[in-house]
Amino acid sequence: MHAEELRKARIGEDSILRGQGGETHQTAGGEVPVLTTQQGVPVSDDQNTLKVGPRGPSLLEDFHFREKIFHFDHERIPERVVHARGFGVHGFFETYESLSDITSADLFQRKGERTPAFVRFSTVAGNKGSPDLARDVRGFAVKLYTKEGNWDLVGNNIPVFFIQDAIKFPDLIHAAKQEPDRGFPQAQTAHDNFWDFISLSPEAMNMALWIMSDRTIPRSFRFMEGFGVHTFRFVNAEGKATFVKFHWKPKLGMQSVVWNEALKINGADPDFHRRDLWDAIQAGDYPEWELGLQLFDEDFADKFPFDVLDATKIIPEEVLPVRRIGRLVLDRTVDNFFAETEQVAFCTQNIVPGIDFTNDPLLQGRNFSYLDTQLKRLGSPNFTHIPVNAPKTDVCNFQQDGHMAMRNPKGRANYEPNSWGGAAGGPREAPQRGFRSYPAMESGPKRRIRPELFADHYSQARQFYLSQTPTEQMHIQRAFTFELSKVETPAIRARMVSHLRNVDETLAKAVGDGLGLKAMPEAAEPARPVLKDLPVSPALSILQNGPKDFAGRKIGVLVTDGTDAKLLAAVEKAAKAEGAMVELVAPRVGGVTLSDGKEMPAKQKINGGPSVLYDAVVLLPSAEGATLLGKEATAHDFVADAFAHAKFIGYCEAAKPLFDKAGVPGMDGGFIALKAPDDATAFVEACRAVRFWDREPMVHAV
Ligand code: HDE
Repeated sequence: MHAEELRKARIGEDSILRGQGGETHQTAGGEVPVLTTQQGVPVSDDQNTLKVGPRGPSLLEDFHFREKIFHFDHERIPERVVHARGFGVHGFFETYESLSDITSADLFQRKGERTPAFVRFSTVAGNKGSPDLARDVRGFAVKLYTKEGNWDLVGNNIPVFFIQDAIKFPDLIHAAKQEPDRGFPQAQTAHDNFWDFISLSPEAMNMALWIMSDRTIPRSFRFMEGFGVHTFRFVNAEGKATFVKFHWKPKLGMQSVVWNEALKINGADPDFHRRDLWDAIQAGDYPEWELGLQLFDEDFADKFPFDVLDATKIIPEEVLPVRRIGRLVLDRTVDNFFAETEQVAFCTQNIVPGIDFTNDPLLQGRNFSYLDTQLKRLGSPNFTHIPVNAPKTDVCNFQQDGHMAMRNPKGRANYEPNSWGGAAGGPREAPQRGFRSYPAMESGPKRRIRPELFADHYSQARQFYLSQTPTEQMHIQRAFTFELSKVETPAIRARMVSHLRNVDETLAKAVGDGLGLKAMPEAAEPARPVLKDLPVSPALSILQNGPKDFAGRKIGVLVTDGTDAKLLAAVEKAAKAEGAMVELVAPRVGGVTLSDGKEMPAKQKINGGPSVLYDAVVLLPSAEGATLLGKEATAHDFVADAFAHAKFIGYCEAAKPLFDKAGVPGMDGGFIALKAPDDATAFVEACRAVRFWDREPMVHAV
């Protein structure tokens, strides 16, 4: 670096991003805050430690150096034991109607009421630095800062769970994460320990089907559903209780990637999901979900063929419709990832008056775990003082002191009852307004036992599988085959197939064949008879609940020098009209010169912008450009992958030689020729189907 440039960078003269606050000093570049120690002492030199002479020993006296390194040494806090990798954003929840007849929860009393929200999406098994496209459940944790305190709805993107009782959670997570002797595999369930545990835990079968479906490889957080999973209670002002299950429905519809694409995205952009959310919010394209409720009473619960306290079961929407009562809008990224995303502390026991728990043994166990884990992670019972965790309503109590206490009571009274009276006596109970538990009648012998209906492990797994489209069923077969092919112990593979025989024989056979089993194992013995004729539930299929349009999706356009400017403009215009984004991929990131002489910068160089990053692609090279790309392996991959991943491919005449080079066997209905600018609209309209699935069976022979 040039010496003068270096000097300016040190004093902040050339800075384009200026810090805020503190003391400032004048430079030719304007006012710049003065660098200080944690004690506010101005620092003169941040490049050199204090030494005796130029080559001499460093001095212990250098308080600035020691403080800086000391602080750095302590930057890390323990990562979450599960859901370590996450991405949090701010937003709000807005009601469509008043729910005062069913709950006294303040946030649901008034139509149009807005409640600030913080949402953290996550993967479960991987460490903090693991890739976003791991095949995994996604966390969907929502903190609602209501006027009567914080309500945390700590959900997932799958409505059921692996286990029925919290006591099994450490075993489940140990089995899923890296094996303890070797420290791998990272962020994947495709290994012996996981499938050993699952195949020995029949209660996990419904969830096993869900995780082998495309739900675990979402296109991004914006295109997935969320679920509270457990049955909760709403309680109204008269004390009447209603059971409730919570659903988040994405306004953009559901969408997933295909597995081979996920594997490649993890290499090309391990931050694919967080970047997607960041980009969308920065662009003002705020993602939205609707909050849906399934409401029911004791009578319904008694008649339902499964136990509503069993978190491995759903209530199909076709049996009990989802009532949409408000929307969640995510409209602000965090200012600081650590302060907000990392330090946010969700606790399932954070509920507000008008909402209550049920006896779901998983939920009851979670209520202990979340508070406990925050103390470990954040190091102090005062984690509620951290801004992202602090309620946006008054907090008044006599809890005091502890590490890093930021909110300290004033005055003499730090206990109650006291006789100081009025404001001097401090806060007091509110018998009417305060939180009161629903007075459910409970009795029975104390035993370690589960309810009888919990023992039906296959019926809903079967219902889930049969509710999928043939394309989705094929994905499930292939996912099981992939995962179990990574399992080294043949007996574990066979044990899993023995469970699948109780789900669906075609599925079991496909997986057995895929694994190369010589003979099918006996079906596992079900603890309760499998209900084979549960009606299918189309709501469980992603493809039957896809988008209405191509809004929020991204088109990758391959351009070169000489690209037809009119065609490119037409693609950009058609995409914009649909609410989709366009990114240019070029031989060089500096960009290209279009046919009309206009210079266009590119977003990606071809080897950094593979087609797996896009929902659809357009190939717009000039004839010379196509010749150049014909010699470039990454351009072949761009086309070959778009084809293999069943994407819609728009192309100009000059692009055709690239199909041969990429080994494309032939064109199908997913190819749309862009001969004239008007064709761009037809292309974007075709993209509304998201994928040309008919192609998929042709690209897989094994
Ligand atoms: Fe969690 N879970 N969990 N979980 N969970 C945690 O809490 C736990 C379960 C979920 O973005 C931990 O703060 C137990 C179901 C999400 O910060 C921990 C059981 C569902 C997040 C914990 C479950 C979830 C967590 C780790 C079985 C969906 C991330 C760090 C009884 C309804 C929250 C932390 C965030 C995080 C325990 C099962 C969702 C250890 C004991 C079921 C979205 O407390």
